[in-house]
Formats: sequence, structure tokens, C-alpha cells
Amino acid sequence: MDTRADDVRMEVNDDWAQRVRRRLSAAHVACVNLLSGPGSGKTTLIEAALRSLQGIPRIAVIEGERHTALDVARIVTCGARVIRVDAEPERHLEAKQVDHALEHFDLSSVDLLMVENAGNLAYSAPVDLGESYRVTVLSVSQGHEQTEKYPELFRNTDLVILNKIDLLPHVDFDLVHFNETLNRLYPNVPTIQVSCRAGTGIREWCGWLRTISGTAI
Ligand SMILES: Nc1nc2c(ncn2[C@@H]2O[C@H](COP(=O)(O)OP(=O)(O)OP(=O)(O)O)[C@@H](O)[C@H]2O)c(=O)[nH]1
Ligand SMILES: [Mg+2]
Repeated sequence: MDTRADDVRMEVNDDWAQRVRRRLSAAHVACVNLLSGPGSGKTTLIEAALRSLQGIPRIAVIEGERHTALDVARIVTCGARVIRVDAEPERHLEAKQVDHALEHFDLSSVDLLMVENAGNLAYSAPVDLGESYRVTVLSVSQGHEQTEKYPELFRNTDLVILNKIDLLPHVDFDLVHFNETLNRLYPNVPTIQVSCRAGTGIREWCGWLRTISGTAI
């Protein structure tokens, strides 16, 4: 691996991220970057928010997808404005791609922008996309040691969502261990336990989105 080339690339990315942040800040748009391993429930959480906050057209979505537009189609079904960003051939989304995607939205009519991240977690987690908030999504089917195993996912995160808690009776997930480790390693990070399937925690998730977007959505 060419480390120097990677460093330069990250520096260039950080410049783009600052540009994205300035544009969003000038338009008073709160931007949430949703990070997780594949299949944790990012799209389902976005869908749940769009449905629960129905009638509010001031949410836009950027979908990082690699080989399909399946998640985009799900967001379209919810009636939200959405742009697909191709995570290929990059190994992760970059701030430059987000900056270009912003051209497709009238930012003056957006309060909240949700970005579904994609790609290899080890590469995507450290990358600043110019977001104002980071949300780390985990699911109970992925094991209770994720806080220890994947610290890059939790650094700088503003919210942890533990999803699929309806599956707790069926998987060997130690909730006590998970909570204890999360609180010890990342003491100030709020956590919401969610089941998108049962609707558990969706009110809290939407409440958090309302708070960070600072609007009456
Ligand atoms: N049982 C259960 N299944 C869920 C829950 N949330 C999501 N799922 C299912 O988990 C699968 C993956 O959900 P997605 O929302 O597509 O996950 P994702 O993180 O967007 O996946 P990628 O975009 O592929 O990384 C789907 O079959 C969902 O229906 C939940 O709370 N409980
Ligand atoms: Mg998805």
C-alpha cells in the first residue's frame, strides 16, 4: 500500500469535507452520516424516520451504493429526495462525491440530509464526508464485541443505534457486556436500542433527528 499517496488523498478529502461543511452550514442543513457494517439496518432506519416524520418534505438522502440502486428505490418509495453515489471504484465514499451530490438538491428547502455510507468499514469510518453528525448502527446479530473490535466505528460518533433487538431471544448477544463495554470505552455517547421490525426506539431515533436538525420536523 502506498501510504504517502493515501495521506495526500486524505488531505485532499479533508479540504472537500470542509467545503461540504461550509455549504451545509450556510444553508442551515444538518447532515447525518450513517455508518455500519453491511446489513445492520441503515436503510431501514432511514425509511422508518421518513415514515414517522411523514408530511415533512425537508429531508434529503444520499445513498452510497456499490452494485445496485436497491436502497435508492426504497427511499424513493418513501417519497424523499434521494441521490445515489457510486461507492465504486473507490473503496469508500469521499467528501468530493458528497459535494457533487449536493448540486442535485435545493439546499434552501432541506433541513436534514442523511447520508447512508457504504464500502469497506475499515476504510470508510475514518473518512470525513463533511457531516455534522455521525451515527453508528450495529445489529445484535453481529455480536456483542463490536465496540472492542471496531474502534474506528465509534471514534467521533454522536449516537450509537443497536438495531434488531427483536432478535435478542434468538442470538447469543450479551446485552450486559455490550452496554458495559460501550459505557466504559465511550462514556458520553448516547445509545438507542431499536427494533425497526417492532417499531421499538423509533420515537427516540426521530426525536434525536428532530433535535439535531433544530427544526419542527
Ligand atoms: N429482525 C429485524 N430485521 C431487520 C431490522 N432492521 C432491518 N432488518 C432487516 O435487515 C436486513 C438489512 O437491512 P437494511 O436496512 O437493508 O440494512 P443496511 O445496513 O442498509 O444494508 P446495506 O445497505 O446492504 O449495508 C433487511 O432484510 C431488513 O428488513 C430489525 O429491527 N429487526
Ligand atoms: Mg442500505
